[in-house]
Amino acid sequence: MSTFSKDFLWGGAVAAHQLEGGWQAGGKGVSLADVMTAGDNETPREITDGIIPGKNYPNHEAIDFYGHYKDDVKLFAELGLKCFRTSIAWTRIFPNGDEDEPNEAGLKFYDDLFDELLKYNIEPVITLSHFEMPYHLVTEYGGWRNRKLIDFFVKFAKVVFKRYQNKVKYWMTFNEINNQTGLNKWGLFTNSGILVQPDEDAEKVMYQAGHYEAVASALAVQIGHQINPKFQIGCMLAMGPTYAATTSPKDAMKAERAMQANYWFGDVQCKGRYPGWLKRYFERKNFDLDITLEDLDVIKAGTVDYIGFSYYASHVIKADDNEPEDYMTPLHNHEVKNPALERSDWGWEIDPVGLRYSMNWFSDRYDLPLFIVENGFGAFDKKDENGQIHDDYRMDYLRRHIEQMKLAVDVDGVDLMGYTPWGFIDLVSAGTGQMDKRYGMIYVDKNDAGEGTLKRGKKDSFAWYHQVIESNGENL
Ligand code: BGP
Repeated sequence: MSTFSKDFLWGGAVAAHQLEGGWQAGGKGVSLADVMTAGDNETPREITDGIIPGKNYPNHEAIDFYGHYKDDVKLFAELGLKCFRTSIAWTRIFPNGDEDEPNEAGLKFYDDLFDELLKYNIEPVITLSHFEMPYHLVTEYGGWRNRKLIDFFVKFAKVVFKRYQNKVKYWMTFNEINNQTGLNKWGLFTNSGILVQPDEDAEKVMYQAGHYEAVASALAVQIGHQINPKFQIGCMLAMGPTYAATTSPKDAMKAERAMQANYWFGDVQCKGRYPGWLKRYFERKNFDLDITLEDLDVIKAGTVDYIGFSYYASHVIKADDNEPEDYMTPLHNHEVKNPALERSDWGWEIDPVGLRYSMNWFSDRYDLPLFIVENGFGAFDKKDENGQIHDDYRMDYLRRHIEQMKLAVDVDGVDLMGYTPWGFIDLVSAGTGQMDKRYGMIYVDKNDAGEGTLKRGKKDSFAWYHQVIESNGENL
């Protein structure tokens, strides 16, 4: 008997701004993602004021899924996908974000895309906001610093929930909403459209923006359920468990605090309340945040139906004796390398057991069904003399993670809805803004310099994943 139920959602995951291109097609507005530069391990991504030719490549062009979606979906069907996770580009629906009426051509694009998927019995799984928003909301309103963003987001959510109520059942509100908790510049502007100013306290700004996003998410959950009670609406958290570096209790406490600091969004979205330690922290820091009693009621009434999460790697942390007791640890401070694990070319720790650990952690803490909506191995792929890519390393990574997923379900009794490996078709990397960090089972001919035919091809992992889905995870 198979570990997974017969309706287990085997799929693949992408995000609008990392694959669609067509940045000005069908009345689309400029999104925050369109004006981001590329970067690498040394050079972080930046935003430019508007599109500067040659600088913002390749985000706004990506792999032109906008122009290729029919052929691509056909290929997804051949791969055997039961579901396809993508996001709706907010700027196709409300080009500036603050208009009264939505853009019909944008709505039509997703109607056509969802129809195409459903034609092949591929269930769409939709994220409302995946690291982007209308750029106008950043320049005119300061991004999620501003309470007005709640209304703009809710209006957008309502329009798409209504329009696609009979085509889409599975939704998520904000992608990796917690990846701004590390207070890194990248996390803050991709999630919240915020560039912290020199006179601002980044931590305070993050908590305020995060609160508005949590309220917007909870309102969207309530509205979605009113529109169609069958909707399943989840949160989406970036999961990277933090382990203690040694057996020292101080390291254990430090690791626990890092987890708390990274998953308060989970507490708010799944339990409908702020955790006690964070309320005390707000008081002690005199943040004086704009959090009303009405907001807290909204959060309580808008808890999610399931936990969507990404999992790539784990982390290790060490206590620092010079730190004050109430120091809040952004995850990456005092991080140490795990000597037990190998790393990818980008330094991401490969830790399949960490996935089982994470599934247990979420399940025990929130008692909700889980959906692994991102997992995968970013690598430089090389073609052989026949132009084929033998990506054994990718299959190996995915296989080892699926094995742990099975243990979590079989042995630990975790309720798992589905699994959608990230970037199963090559796309633009969110971290680098470039093409050559590839996750795909489907190759796309385009390189970091923007050259290429955009032709799609099958890597070895294509046939392998097909067989995994066909055997419902038995044949790995
Ligand atoms: C997650 C994002 C994705 C994605 C992925 C891989 O954080 O939700 O958008 O890109 O990570 O990251 P990267 O593209 O930097 O390798």
